[in-house]
Amino acid sequence: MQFLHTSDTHLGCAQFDSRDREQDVYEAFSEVVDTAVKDKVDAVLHAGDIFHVPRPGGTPLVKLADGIKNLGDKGIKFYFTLGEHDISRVTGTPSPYVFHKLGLATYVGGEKPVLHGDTMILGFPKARRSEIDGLVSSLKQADEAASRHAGKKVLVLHQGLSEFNRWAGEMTANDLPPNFDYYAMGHLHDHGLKRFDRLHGPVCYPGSIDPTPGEGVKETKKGFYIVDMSGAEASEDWVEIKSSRQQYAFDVDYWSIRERAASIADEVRSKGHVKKPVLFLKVRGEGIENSKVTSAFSDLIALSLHCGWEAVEERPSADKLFAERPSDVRQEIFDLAARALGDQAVAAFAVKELLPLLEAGEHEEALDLVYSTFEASRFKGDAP
Ligand SMILES: [Mn+2]
Repeated sequence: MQFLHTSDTHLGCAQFDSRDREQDVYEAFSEVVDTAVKDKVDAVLHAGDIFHVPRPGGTPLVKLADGIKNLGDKGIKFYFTLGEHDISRVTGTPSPYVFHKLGLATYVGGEKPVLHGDTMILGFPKARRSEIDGLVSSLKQADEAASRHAGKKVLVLHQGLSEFNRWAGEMTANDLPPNFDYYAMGHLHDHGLKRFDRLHGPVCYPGSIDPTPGEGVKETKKGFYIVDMSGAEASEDWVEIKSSRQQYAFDVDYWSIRERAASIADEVRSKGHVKKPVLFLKVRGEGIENSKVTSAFSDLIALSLHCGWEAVEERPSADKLFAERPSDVRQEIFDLAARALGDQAVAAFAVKELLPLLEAGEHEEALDLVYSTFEASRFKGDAP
């Protein structure tokens, strides 16, 4: 069996609220589908965050339908699980489930293994931090089912592993059941592959197919995996998406802003991009004036789809401030928070649990955490 593994397609996402950026996401998704068709894979596995919001509009729904139909016309199955972006905090049926109901796609997050030929596909929807213990025990049962199955086994999960990203990690590779030939992961937006001695197959994150707002502007490559299960071991190939609009971040010294802007413009032009790139410039210096920056960047603004910039004021006393910085910043933040809130437990929640998520741009996770903490303590102390 050969399959294409994708995740975090975030259909409907529009970086900078730009229609062009929304379109980029659809083009990336079309490229994923077209590659599956061209390579004649047997199935596409989607590891969650299909849509950007739990209640997607008509366009993202139609784009998913187009993709699933194009695959279906060639006899290529579409298997999926759900990410936190697909699951509403308000209870209800997740939108992608409609395609399962119509028999056009197969949801593999139902804890019951799905068979594709002799390959067993087992998946779980995104578990929130408060649900991780339950997921880990379900994964143990999944491993028993896997060990009884003679054919190939694929696990589909939408969770962050600490070994890949210590801020966004919700569990570790030690929590994964060992008896699978391939671990089709979703959730982390940077792509990555790791092998662990105790796990039978590779753990693979294809990453998002196009930069989402939480990723910031940086130079990055997006893609997906083509996986061949016909040999003794899974062999995987990460394939870069070619239609991606490039994004660049540059540092600029304010005192030489015009020269620097001209050299950046030359550099960007020399790449000959079909799609105007996205730029982000960090301007460092003293007494930075908006009008001077805007005028220095006029060429860059013209040759890019979006040109964002941020001023970083460097005062003469910066060295001194730096020297006086407390040695343990996080402890200092915690002490200040505890003093301001008058509560050590609330301060610990804010600094040790919430802040790392916000620093990692995990806004949905942060909201989940706040909401689940609120729900858990809603009636505490108020009970009659
Ligand atoms: Mn995602």
